[in-house]
Amino acid sequence: PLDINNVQGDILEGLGKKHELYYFFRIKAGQVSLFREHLGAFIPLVTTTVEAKKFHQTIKDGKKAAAEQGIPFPIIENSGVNISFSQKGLAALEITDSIGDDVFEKGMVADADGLGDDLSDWDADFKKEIHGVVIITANSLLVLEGQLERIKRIFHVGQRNATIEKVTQLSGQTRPGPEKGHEHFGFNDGLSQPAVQGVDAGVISEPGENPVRQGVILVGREGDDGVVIPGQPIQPVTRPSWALDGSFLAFRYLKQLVPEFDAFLEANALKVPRIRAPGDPTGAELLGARLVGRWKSGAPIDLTPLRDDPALAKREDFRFDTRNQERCPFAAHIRKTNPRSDLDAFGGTEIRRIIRRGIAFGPEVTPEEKRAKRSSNDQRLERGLLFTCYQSNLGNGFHFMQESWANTRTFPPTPAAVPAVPVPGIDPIIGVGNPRQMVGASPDDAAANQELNFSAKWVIPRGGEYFFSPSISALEHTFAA
Ligand code: N7H
Repeated sequence: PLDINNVQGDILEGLGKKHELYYFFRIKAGQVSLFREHLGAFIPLVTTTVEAKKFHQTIKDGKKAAAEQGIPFPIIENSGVNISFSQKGLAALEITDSIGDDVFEKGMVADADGLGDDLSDWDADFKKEIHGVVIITANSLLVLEGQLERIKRIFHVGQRNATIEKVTQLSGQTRPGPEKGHEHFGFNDGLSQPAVQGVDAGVISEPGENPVRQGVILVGREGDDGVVIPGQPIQPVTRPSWALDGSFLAFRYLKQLVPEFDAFLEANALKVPRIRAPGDPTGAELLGARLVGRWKSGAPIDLTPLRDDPALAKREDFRFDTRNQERCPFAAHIRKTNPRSDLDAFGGTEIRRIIRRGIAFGPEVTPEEKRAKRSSNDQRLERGLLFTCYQSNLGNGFHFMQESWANTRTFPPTPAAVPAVPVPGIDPIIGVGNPRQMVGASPDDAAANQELNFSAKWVIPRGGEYFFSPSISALEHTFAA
């Protein structure tokens, strides 16, 4: 049976965080055996799933007790640490047996075409060889920096016998005040996650989504059967024994052009006669909700199509009407990336589900940018999402979702029985394609099938890499040994 003491904490639970640092490193040539020794000293710092769960429970209990006593809840200091390796990192460590994931083995630079990335937008550091990433989280920057210094000392960074060197680092932080938990376009993020059988006890209300088998997220567990391509026999995988209970991490450094996105919504504000009452959303707000599939609060438009309702923010118990996009466009970001009932007739969605652990980076939009309706060219004002997701198979999860769903105009399949529903178009948030358009932006029938053209991209991939997050025992016996 699965022992979640053996699984790194970011995968199944998430490291509690206000601040998060991604430290991308390279193992120094000729220092492999000393690196393994240093890694051995680092392993006790790695946060397990059990530790991450305990931390979240402490906060929950503390908040409840504070509320009962009417006292403010103190900031609890805590730091989370995880480590993952790229294919190049495995090679540097002379771990040569194939892990059985083509997408991981070729790396993200080689996959850029498939994802639709323009490599000229990529930061030069992500075109360099990256062997691994250390993820550090904390509630205070001071604690995070202290933890980083401690880790650098373990690997003797900057000293003569250093075993790693930094390639680059990226820092994220939750947005301030009421925007906490929201990404830079303003939408509540990180809401819909698959529950994992035997790990997440939560009751999923009908007609919600079934928990996924452990092997959808963890390598080597039930459900980690191989690459599933529609219409083809499953391509089975063989995993080395040390890969058990690890997970593949897809990291994406995604820049967001916030004033441009807002200006697009204003310029294309929906004219819907039904939303003229006081307190109703503006046409721009309605359009934004229809591009995403949720209102800014998180409330799914499938449950509340014409106005936001924060009381419904966390709801996941909805099923799209497979014949219809009046309540939610087929191409809406959440329908593209988790079509729910749209795939009931095509084998369901289980094998495609991913666990997301992103964090916003960069400062808030400045008044000057707001006025100009343009993002500043000043690098220091760059903002976006450090997107991270976990799955047991990149060809089923992230890679497939981006290439075959978000970027594919004909997805999700619309039933032939529905007259005059043309192909859905591409995902308006993360999709890449030509033409850059979707249909069904307006909830009004007459206009529902009109195409909406997006003049430019609002999410610009600036880099990324595929990593493998090994189990604690694999770290001890295969990576550090
Ligand atoms: Fe997305 N956004 O703010 O518009 N995403 N996403 N995403 N995303 C989701 O349920 C967003 C990205 C998924 O089960 C919500 O958490 C932005 C990539 C999946 O219902 C919002 C960016 C990929 C889901 C956003 C971005 C995905 C999801 C709704 C980039 C994978 C769950 C809140 C800057 C290829 C779907 C929530 C479900 C939800 C936004 C990136 C995938 C608001 C801005 C690259 C699987």
